Amino acid sequence: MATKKMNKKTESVAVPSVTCAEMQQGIIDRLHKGLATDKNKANNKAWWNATCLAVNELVFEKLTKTHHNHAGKDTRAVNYLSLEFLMGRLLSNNLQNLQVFKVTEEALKGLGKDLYELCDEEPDMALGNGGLGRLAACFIDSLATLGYPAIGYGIHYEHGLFKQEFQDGRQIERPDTWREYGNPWEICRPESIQLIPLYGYVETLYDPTEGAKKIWHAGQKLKGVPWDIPIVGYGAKTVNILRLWESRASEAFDWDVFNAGGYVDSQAEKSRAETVSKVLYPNDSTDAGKELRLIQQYFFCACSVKDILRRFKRANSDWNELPKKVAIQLNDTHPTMAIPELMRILIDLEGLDWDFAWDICQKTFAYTNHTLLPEALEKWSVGLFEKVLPRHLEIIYEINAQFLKNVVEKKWPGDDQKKAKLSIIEESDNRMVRMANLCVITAYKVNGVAAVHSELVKTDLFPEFHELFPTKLVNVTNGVTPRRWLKTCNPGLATLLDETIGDDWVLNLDKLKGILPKATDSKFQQRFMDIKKQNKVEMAKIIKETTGVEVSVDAIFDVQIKRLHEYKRQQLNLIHILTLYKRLLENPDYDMVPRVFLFGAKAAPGYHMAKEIIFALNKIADKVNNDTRIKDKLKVVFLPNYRVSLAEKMFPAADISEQISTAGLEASGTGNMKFSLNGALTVGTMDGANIEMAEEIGEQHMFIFGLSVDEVKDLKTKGYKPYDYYYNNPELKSVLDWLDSDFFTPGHPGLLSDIKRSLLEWGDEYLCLADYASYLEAHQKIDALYRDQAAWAEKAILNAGAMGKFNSDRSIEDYASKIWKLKKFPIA
Ligand code: AZC
Repeated sequence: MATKKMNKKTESVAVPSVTCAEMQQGIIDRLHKGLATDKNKANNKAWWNATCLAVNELVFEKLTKTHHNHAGKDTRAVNYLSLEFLMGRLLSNNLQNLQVFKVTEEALKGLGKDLYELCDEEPDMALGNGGLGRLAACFIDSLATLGYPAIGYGIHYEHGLFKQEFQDGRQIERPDTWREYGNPWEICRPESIQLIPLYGYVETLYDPTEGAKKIWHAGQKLKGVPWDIPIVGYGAKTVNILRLWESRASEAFDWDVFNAGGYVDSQAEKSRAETVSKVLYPNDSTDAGKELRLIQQYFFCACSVKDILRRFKRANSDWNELPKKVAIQLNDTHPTMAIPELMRILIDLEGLDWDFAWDICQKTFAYTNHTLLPEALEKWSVGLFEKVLPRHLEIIYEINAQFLKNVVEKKWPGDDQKKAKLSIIEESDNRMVRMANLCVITAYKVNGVAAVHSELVKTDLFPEFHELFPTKLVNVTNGVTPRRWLKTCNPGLATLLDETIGDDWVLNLDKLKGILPKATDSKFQQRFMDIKKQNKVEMAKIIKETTGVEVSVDAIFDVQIKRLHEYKRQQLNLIHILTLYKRLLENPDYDMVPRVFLFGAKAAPGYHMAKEIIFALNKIADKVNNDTRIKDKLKVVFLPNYRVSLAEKMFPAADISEQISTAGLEASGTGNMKFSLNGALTVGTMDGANIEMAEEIGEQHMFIFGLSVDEVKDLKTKGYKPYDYYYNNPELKSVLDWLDSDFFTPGHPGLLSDIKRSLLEWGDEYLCLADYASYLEAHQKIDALYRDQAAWAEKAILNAGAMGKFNSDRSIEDYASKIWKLKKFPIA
């Protein structure tokens, strides 16, 4: 397809624009020549595929240019290692970033096709669990948009995050087969395959001059096959790649065994090897604790490190240059194995001495912590390590010994307690390798993801490390890409912004401030609210189609979408719903603005309480939605299979954003930002990025409630007694007792009792009962404000207009200046 150089409208951005006729021709060509079909035979899937392939022609040209640009200048690049990239769909996003959305829409219309319908054909790339994976996806969008040389490294999972269905209200997990019909966005790169050793033993050879030399005799080898997904920056000046590794057996099957008649055995190794990239572990925050998971992590780190060194060696022969050309960001502890792997390669294979190799590592790695939850801090048993990665265990022991001797002993001579606390090895009956300690000891910078979280990392999580390395721990507040989370997902609001403040807010989100003076302008308010209404109409259709429930768009759409976890407190939302329901049953004229409570959340398959909360919400929904006595004042909908593409429809339709974690436990949150950006008001605790949002928006324009981080700590120290709240608040008591009855599960009393038990007998770890009264008050204020639509609109506009800071471009600029020292290299 021919491309033109410049877009007339925004001359600062070189846009590969195409005419409508060229785009039509491109799509028809791909139908014919790429898919061997034609426009009369093709179904929507084929049309979608052909459109992607036509778009790829624009993308590949820029990809090649970017590659030459970076390789030619031997630029410093950041390598973002993440076990998760929650990408969602790419067609609409790529069209927006290439700035050819409108022309493609027009082209398809001319061919009798609707672009939005075709976009809906695309399966989500669900290669992540939640916040951490979606953040990685936003970051690579920003890196490309800003013109930074960067590669994302991850795993090419055969199955992404499980598909969630409900059976009688209970979550059922089904495999996600996102590549069933192929993936038009990915390019296989067999020329960059890596071989990865595993198991076996270590031999020590003594050389009189060079000393001991270690040779790892691997027991098995895996083949890592790279798949590249082009990442198009907005304006298409830079197209970076996301490189995902697929595991295969090092030989397709064993010929000798095959020839000897062992057909089945020869296939066994193949399928064992393929298991490594078969599934994404569906655990959010908790450790899977399996041999396969360790192998998965090592496989992906080893492939990535080897690939990084291969690229480095193309233009460099001096190892001193490595930290100058290469920054490796570890997205949580999942990619920690990259550290001992780089040490191993430098020492065992490249012949560097220990000190030189260690110096390089300490200048190359940086680590991001995403959670304080103790259960999420990864540990592996020494025994498992010894079996799977014997040489790496030796290296870790040596790093640890030197650290304890040279750093800890010097600072705190003779203090064995300090040593025990900071050691990479946890001494217990089952000795464990603590991955976070290895990361903090090695990395030149460690960051938390919101101001309060980063402080807690210093004071509560790693206080001794902070004392040892006072400049190492820093903050980079998270952000989200406004391309996907506003421009693409909310075209109505995007158009209003274009008309009001100009269309470059997409690249400079601080420009949103330009709408603040309009917050009291009744015409602007009207347009803003009309757009929200329209988005709610679209959402109501989806709700009807997926669940059969009818909801009124005049009701407040009150939305909680995120992974299901007790610390995120969907159960607090649940008891609020029960409170309202009870009030309505007791008084059918109870005066409240109708509410639609919307939920979307997947629970880790082994997380009992999380699954109970889903079940309870579904059972409550059944009852509430069919209860004619309450005159449609209350609806509860739990949408199945929450995912990025569904989120894109829910954020723009929300009036209320529920960000109600126990203070101190949500590292940052990023959904909170997406809601506000799309004009929802937040009901939230002073936790994570909510705190910084309140600074930007003004606390008076949010519904802040609950205990603060310090009050939570105080209460826990004093001894928290949930029964006190239960006995002192009759309404709370009656709502919790309701859960023991069979009201929501006719004929089966007690099915929802675990929720009550967790809040009373089991200690209410997340302090729901302590925050209940204040949560109810916040919701009263919401109800009151919504009655005054102008006042509501004003606040919604003030929220959206204050979101400039929470933009992943700003986060990436912070990383680039504080941590990576990275320079931009956009295509000239
Ligand atoms: C999440 C945090 O829970 C969330 O608060 C944060 O916004 C997000 O990372 C991005 O930083 N963490 C995870 O998804 N997973 C783990 C293991 O922390």
